[in-house]
Amino acid sequence: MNYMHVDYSTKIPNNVNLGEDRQVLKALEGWHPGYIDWWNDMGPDGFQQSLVYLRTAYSVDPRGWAKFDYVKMPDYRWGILLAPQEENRVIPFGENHGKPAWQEVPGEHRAMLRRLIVIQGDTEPASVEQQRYLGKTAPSLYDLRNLFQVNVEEGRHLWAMVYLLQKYFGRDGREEADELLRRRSGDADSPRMLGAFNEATPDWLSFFMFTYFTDRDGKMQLHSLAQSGFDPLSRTCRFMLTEEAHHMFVGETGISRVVQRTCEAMREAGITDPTDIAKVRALGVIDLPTIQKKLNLHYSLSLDLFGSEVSTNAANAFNAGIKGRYHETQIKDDHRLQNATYPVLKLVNGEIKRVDEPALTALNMRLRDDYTQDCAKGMLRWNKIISTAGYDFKLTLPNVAFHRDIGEFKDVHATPDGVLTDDATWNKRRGEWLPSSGDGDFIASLMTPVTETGKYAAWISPPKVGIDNKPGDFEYVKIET
Ligand code: BYC
Repeated sequence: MNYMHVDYSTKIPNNVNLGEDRQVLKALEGWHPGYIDWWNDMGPDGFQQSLVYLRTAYSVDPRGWAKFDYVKMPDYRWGILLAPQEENRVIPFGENHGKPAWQEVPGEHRAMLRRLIVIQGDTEPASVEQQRYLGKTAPSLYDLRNLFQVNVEEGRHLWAMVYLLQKYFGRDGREEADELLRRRSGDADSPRMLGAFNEATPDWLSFFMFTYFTDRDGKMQLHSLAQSGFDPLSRTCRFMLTEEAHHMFVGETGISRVVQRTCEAMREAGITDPTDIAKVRALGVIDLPTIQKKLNLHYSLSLDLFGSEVSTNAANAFNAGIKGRYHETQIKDDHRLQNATYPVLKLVNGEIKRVDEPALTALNMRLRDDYTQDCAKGMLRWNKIISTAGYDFKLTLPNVAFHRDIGEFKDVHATPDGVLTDDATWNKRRGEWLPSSGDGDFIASLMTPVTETGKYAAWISPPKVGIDNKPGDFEYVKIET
């Protein structure tokens, strides 16, 4: 089997020899119509007949795996793509460290593995649902195309998890696959599984924040699952990470372009104080303090996705060899962590303190720390734009105790600087730290669609380079009339 190349001759493109795996092929073909119904009901609103300049994976070779072409979204070839199998791969951590990686589900870890795959799978359609209406207000055809690229690939990531469920988990896997199409983001009766995936993504600044911060949680979780001793999961996640990189690029450059445009407009108007919100807003751009509030919101929501700082679930998954650490194989230690400790931020007598905890139960905290470090890179880039424009203003990540719903700080209030506050202060000052309805209304007022080729809404700068090196006036989406 040549794993590099994807078989497009079957209804479901794949590099896993589906043609000879009749039972799984049948299960996937049975699931396909429900998926298309879901896409039509919950995928991008409108534009389904538009030609979109999308990339489709035709190989899993990291040096060249994507092909760009105009595609109508419902005709996108969602497929099953796994990174090539590594010969003699061993379980890289936990109690089974060094034993051959599993090609089948180990019976004793079946429930845990299924749970992790279902949680991962649940986030993918959720994000598409959250972004459903954004196409109507896209600031350019370039951005519209990026939104749809992200959406179809999240759809493919759902397929990736459904393949694992259907191939390796029998009847209950098939039931879980159906449930993934039944739950809905934000639905009161049948919500998505994790908090951040039930929040609204009401505007494009939120979209960029989401793809920067929440997709980055995706990156960290996928990296941890890519270490899994269950080899099919590892291979699936390794390929998903290739696609995921573009989603975070959309977020990082999106925020850069918003910051850039705001700074340019302030300079042109001779504004010296970037916190003079009324003056800046009058220019039709998003003021930096409001960008900071959106950042506070999306970062804190995304921190919740790491679960509790101290978690026996995380310890069990590591011990079992199911979910590893970020860059596990590059870490120089015993990969078992039986006697190791890790410093965890905790509330001790009303103060936030670092306390050593057994490293095994602190794995969520460790992954979250890795995530925070990764997030900080964006701040450097955005702050460079602000300082180059001559403004004394810094975007910062809020303290991890700020605005939390999960874990150690869920029952307290803290300012973005990490000062614990009482309820009254929090209620009074909340609007200084998190977007208020007035901020939302202002941003919404800017969200008018721009569909002319090569043109951009006035609140965002054009990108530095086009997708697939296309020129500035390239028609990324041919909108049906
Ligand atoms: N919301 O021991 P605990 C992505 C539950 S994003 C609701 O603290 P654990 C993407 C937890 O389920 C990546 N419930 O935490 C991005 C448990 O409930 P049960 C998605 C939560 O289990 C953008 C209880 O609290 N992938 O790919 O160590 C666009 C105690 O759990 C939450 C994954 O997350 C929450 N935030 O860690 C598209 C990977 N947090 O079972 C896609 C798989 C915790 O006692 N997931 N709970 O009823 C995991 O590794 C872990 O399950 C979690 C939680 C990190 C989610």
